[in-house]
Order: sequence, then C-alpha cells, then structure tokens
Amino acid sequence: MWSIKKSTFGDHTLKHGRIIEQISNQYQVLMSDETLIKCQARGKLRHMKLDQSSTFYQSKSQKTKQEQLILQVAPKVGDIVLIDETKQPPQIIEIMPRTSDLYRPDIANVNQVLLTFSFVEPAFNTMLLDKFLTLFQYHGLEVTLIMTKRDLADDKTYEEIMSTLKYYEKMGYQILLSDLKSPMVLHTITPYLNNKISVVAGQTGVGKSTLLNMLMPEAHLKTQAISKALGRGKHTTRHTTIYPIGGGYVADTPGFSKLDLMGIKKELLKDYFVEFNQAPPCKFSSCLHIHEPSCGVKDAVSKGEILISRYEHYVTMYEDIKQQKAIY
Ligand SMILES: Nc1nc2c(ncn2[C@@H]2O[C@H](COP(=O)(O)OP(=O)(O)O)[C@@H](O)[C@H]2O)c(=O)[nH]1
Ligand SMILES: [Mg+2]
Ligand SMILES: [Zn+2]
Repeated sequence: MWSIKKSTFGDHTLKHGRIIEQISNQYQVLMSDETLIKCQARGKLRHMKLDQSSTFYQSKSQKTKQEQLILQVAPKVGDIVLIDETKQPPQIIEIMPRTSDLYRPDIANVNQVLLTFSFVEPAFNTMLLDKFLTLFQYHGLEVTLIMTKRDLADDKTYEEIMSTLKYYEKMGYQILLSDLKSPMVLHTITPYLNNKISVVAGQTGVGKSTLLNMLMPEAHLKTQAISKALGRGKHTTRHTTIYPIGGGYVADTPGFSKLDLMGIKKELLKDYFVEFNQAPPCKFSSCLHIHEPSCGVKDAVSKGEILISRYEHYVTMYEDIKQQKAIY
C-alpha cells in the first residue's frame, strides 16, 4: 500500500509501517507484512522533512515552510514510520514526509474526504457544499460526495438536487447515492476507499456516524471497549484510529464539522473554484472576478456556463475572508 523506501541506516532491524492507532503515546503500527506492532516514540522526533511536491507543501507560505522544516513533531495516526524492533517496546525512530497534515481529526497523509450531505433533514445546502469544496481544494484533498436520506426526499426535491449535482459531477466530483439503511452501501462506497486514507465530513445530522457504523461495525464496538477500559474522567486521553477497509483506511471519527477558511488568502480563493480556470481569459491577468471589467468568469456566469450560485458563493467567501472573519 505504501512504497517501502530502503532504510538509510542499512540495518535490517529497522522496518517501515503505518500508524493506525494512537492511545496517548502508545502506537499500533501495521507493518508491510500485515503484522501489528505496539510501539512507543521517544517524545518528539527529529524534524519532519515535508514532501516538497505535495499540494499541502505548495499551499504553505515561505515562513510556514521554514517552520515546518525545523518543527519537532510527534508521530500520529496515518504516518509512515521507521521502527527499531530491537528496542523493548519497539521504538518509532523516524517519520516519513507527510503529504498532508490535518488537525481535528489529527491524522497525517489523509488524501480523501467523503463529504456527506443529506437530500433533506437537514436540507441540502449549496453554500455549505461550496465552502467545504473550497476548503478541501485548499488542503489538496480529493473529495467524493455521498448523498444520504434519499428515502426521506420527495421526487421533486430529489430531481432538483440531482440536477444541481450534475454541475459538480462535470467539475470532476464523484457523487454516490447511498441508502444508509441498506448494506448495499458497502458495494457502492468501498471501491472508492482503495489506496487512500479517508475521513468523513459533513454537517451534523446528515448521517456521518450512520455511514461509519455501516462501513465498519467493528470500529464502533472497539471504540466503546476502549472508552470503557480507559474509564471515566479520562476523556482527554488521546485516541485516534484509522481502520483498514477496502484496500485503504477510514478514520473512525468524523472531522470538519467546523469550517474555517481563515488560512486562505482572498487573492487565491479564485484558484480553489476550479471551473473558473476554464473560463475565457479576463482583461486583467490579476482579475479577481469581482468588480473588474471584461471578466471572463462573469461572462461565463451570464452565459450560464458557471452556476450562478457558485459565483455568488465565491463573492460571499471573498468578502468574508476580506473581513477576516472565521466562517462556520
Ligand atoms: N431515513 C434515513 N435516515 C438516516 C439516513 N442516514 C442517517 N439517518 C438518520 O439521521 C439521523 C442522524 O444521523 P447521524 O449518523 O447521527 O448523523 P451525523 O450527525 O452526521 O453523525 C439518525 O437518526 C440516523 O438514523 C438515511 O439514509 N435515511
Ligand atoms: Mg455523528
Ligand atoms: Zn475575471
């Protein structure tokens, strides 16, 4: 699943694996031969060398890049690490470069978001959809859309939403309809998990927990068992897990309930509206598509080639960032 890089130490007692669970400073590492090893890390490890070709790295400012390079980091779930098995317990001695690094959920190397929306209850909301898509585009995360509660939507609502979603499908997003009450969900969703670390995101009530429980019923039971073992009053204990499923991994807790566009520069926001790049060129190469004359994006909006709601949401987000407000 990951390519094994030859150990630079030239020592056969050092092996690579993927951290799939963390409870405080205890790590479960899945080795390439499928064995699980319980490891510890000596606190923070030597600085992480970021994969400089990653979109995550490219999205960072020069200053942040430098901070990343000198940062001492603790290993976390999702990391590919080098293990020294001669130590008792085995020790994590190096973290391989991360291609992405998320907090809340605190997982490294996530590369797919299963973005969940319901047709109804709560009602489908394109403003929220566009904010989520912008945020994930910024983080360089691939998005697969999962639509729930088809059973609760009347045909008219369903048709309207599906027709809007056609636009997003043309942008390149995969849209999966899932009846979360049927085990068929496994057949429609699992093929998209292959070779990826995925997290589920979406508004409260859309069915994220229901989806996770269907994808991995054993995870639900295990989480309960761990909480019990750790006892009450220890809720601050850090526990993060990704579950191997469908040839990839899925985080067992939903992330991104809060939408914060704060890291995004207003001048770069347009780049995350990927279809704007396909519009005819604007008069000014630095056009932000707001008040400028002879704007290819605005032309495309008036011709109906760009969805008017997409453009309106772009302007709203632009104004919000300009006013330095966090968007929730
Ligand atoms: N009818 C119907 N109810 C669903 C579906 N998916 C989830 N629900 C219900 O919606 C409610 C919220 O689901 P939950 O998974 O807790 O949402 P979360 O807040 O996103 O984790 C629960 O009562 C679920 O049983 C679905 O496809 N159809
Ligand atoms: Mg939930
Ligand atoms: Zn323009």
